[in-house]
Amino acid sequence: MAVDPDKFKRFREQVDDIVAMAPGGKRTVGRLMDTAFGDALRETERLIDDSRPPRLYVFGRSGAGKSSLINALANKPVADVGSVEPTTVDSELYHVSFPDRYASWDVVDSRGLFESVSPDGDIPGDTISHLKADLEEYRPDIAIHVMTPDQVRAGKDDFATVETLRRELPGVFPPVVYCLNKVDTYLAPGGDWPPESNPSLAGDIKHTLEFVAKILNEEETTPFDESQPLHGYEFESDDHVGVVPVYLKEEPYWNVDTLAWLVGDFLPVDARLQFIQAQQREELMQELSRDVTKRFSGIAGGIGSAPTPGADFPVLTGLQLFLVGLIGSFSCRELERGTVEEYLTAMGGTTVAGLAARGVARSLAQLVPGVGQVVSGTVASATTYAVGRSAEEYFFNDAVVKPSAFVKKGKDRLQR
Ligand SMILES: Nc1nc2c(ncn2[C@@H]2O[C@H](COP(=O)(O)OP(=O)(O)OP(=O)(O)O)[C@@H](O)[C@H]2O)c(=O)[nH]1
Ligand SMILES: [Mg+2]
Repeated sequence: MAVDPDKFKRFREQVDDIVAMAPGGKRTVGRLMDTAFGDALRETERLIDDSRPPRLYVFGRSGAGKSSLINALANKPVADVGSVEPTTVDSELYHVSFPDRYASWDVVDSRGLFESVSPDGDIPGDTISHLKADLEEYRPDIAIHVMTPDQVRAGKDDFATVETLRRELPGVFPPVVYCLNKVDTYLAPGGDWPPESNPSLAGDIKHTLEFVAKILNEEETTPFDESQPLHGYEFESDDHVGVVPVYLKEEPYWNVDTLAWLVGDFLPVDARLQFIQAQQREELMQELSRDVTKRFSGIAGGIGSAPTPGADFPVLTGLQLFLVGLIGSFSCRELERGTVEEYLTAMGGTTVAGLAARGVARSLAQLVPGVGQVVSGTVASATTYAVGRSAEEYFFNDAVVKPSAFVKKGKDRLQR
């Protein structure tokens, strides 16, 4: 999320100015702020102020593709591919920063971990103590176990090793996502790529995914996409997050976005934003925008029918402008007034820059029919939804679709 804390503070003050136009005195406004706007702000603050880098822990056998995975997830070269000599169990911490996005990640590459395990499955004491020290130091949110098809086929050893480590290190061992890399090695010579257009390849991949689920004793498996079980499964348990097949050798990668989605979805809220923002994966940010629009729409539903006529209107407007700014920032604009003005200008066809709070509020109101001096909860909710969707269209799809086009949809949502 492109958030400069200072600009965010100023933006908040500007929104507060709009809300402060509400008649009815401090108490009414205060109460409205608390019930409605307060919720939205708390929600946003949780997203922004409490945001921290996600902590990922990547392990797997040498050559499985750990470094390739880190690079593919980050969308830029971070780790050296194919050149690391895993002679010790030392791990390497990468601070991956995305300065233009105000985001960073901490990724630990635990190369060499499995190399120390003897063929009969014995894990040396110093491997366990190394890993324990690692986990205590980095406190990863999630671990990603990178495997290749032949490693899976070779049997249960590595899965058993991980389970042993989990037992040995209670309380610090994170949930694990299984990443099945190098699925292209199933490909017969001259076979079609990608797997979606090759039923035999797709069958091999699905078979392996099911095998992994079985070894892990995961009976409850849900495909991410019902129509495309090939893209991986999510598990029910707390120890295993899911299994996702990928191709990471070079671009275009295959199915990395599913893995990114699973990790992003699993991460705690305070770590999620920096994870998905940094990926420059527009569709994930757009999903987040849609989510926030729905939540703001729900919050707005509580605004209607304030005791003082007209008091809820500025609060609602403030909320909606705030939502526009937020969605703009998800698309990597700055979270500041200029972003809201850019949107309003595009919608209205006239320049809004430099207007006072009242003017900004008025130009938004003109875009949202049905919001007059008296606001009902239904209207508040439906129009907030409409403004959010319109902002989403503008910031993500470069399309000018006025909020009025989404009001009906907003109302229909309420009926459901
Ligand atoms: N065919 C194929 N090769 C891949 C794929 N992903 C990575 N590779 C290749 O596998 C080799 C090892 O990849 P790395 O990412 O360095 O593996 P690693 O797990 O980091 O290895 P170590 O650091 O040595 O433990 C490289 O030559 C990669 O180009 C894939 O999906 N398919
Ligand atoms: Mg490596």
